[in-house]
Amino acid sequence: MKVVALAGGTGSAKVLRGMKSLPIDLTVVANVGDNVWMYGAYVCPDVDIACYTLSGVVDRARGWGVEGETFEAMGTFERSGLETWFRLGDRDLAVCMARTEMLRRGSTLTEATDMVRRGLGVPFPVLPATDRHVETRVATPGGDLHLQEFWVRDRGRPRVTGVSYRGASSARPTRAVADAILRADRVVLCPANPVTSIGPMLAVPGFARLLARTDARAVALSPMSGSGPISGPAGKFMKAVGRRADSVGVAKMYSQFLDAMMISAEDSAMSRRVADLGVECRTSDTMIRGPQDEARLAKELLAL
Ligand code: FO1
Repeated sequence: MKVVALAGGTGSAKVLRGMKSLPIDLTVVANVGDNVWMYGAYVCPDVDIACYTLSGVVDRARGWGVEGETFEAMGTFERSGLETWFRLGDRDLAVCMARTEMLRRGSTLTEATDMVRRGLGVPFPVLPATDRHVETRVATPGGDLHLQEFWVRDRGRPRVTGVSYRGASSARPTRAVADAILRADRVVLCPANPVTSIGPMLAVPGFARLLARTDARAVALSPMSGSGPISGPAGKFMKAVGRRADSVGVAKMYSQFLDAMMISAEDSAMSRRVADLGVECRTSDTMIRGPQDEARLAKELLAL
């Protein structure tokens, strides 16, 4: 079975890890809206979270970065007077520098990502959703922020009044992404923030059309439970863009291309409203507490 997984950050990575052990032909398409220039390097958090997770080197407690990292470079940046709120470990920094060097020599982000994932021993293609720089911008009463400024520097505290995707309108899905989606048997939307992880992909002209055009069955695992996200700031963002912060709101955002969605058993009362949107709805225990849940949910999703 050819499976394309649309992935954001740490929540998505858990499902990717569950899929890794299944006998499938997996391609990961990762969000690029969190990408940021830091300390002279191009950092692609969601691409890297997928690669570190699939190669087994991820720091499991944090869900990002490399296990057992050292932060010598950060110390030097700090002593040099740079702001150091974005903590890049030494090995993580080396990966970002390798990518930056490839880009400087004229490689596309897709090519640079392929080099990184091969170097890490990831056995599946990991594709950035687009080769262009797309940046999720968060409007707050104090001004317009990069997603990393909002989430890491300001700890997700500012009130969110809107979200935009800078650069998206002039971006296109890559040929590799288009081919993977059009040839897939399943497209899986991993549990991810619909506004800041899947939203930047859907904002790229042509991306949603690929999902609507493909013969692949499109299935999603809801990142919500009850009236909020299982983790992270998705609720705040959903409300800011005028959506319900629950599984019905997520189903509505994806309804143009989504065939089926798995929601928390505790939200079974929402099944009917999801189905009314033309999305088949199943319930399950959607909490991921460890490797057993990762594998179980990956299997259940592919059987949806
Ligand atoms: N998250 C943090 O909360 N603090 C950090 O200092 C931080 C650094 C960082 C460095 C590289 C990387 O790939 C991810 C990093 N993250 C950090 C995670 C990141 O901010 C977000 O969780 C993702 O962008 C969301 O997917």
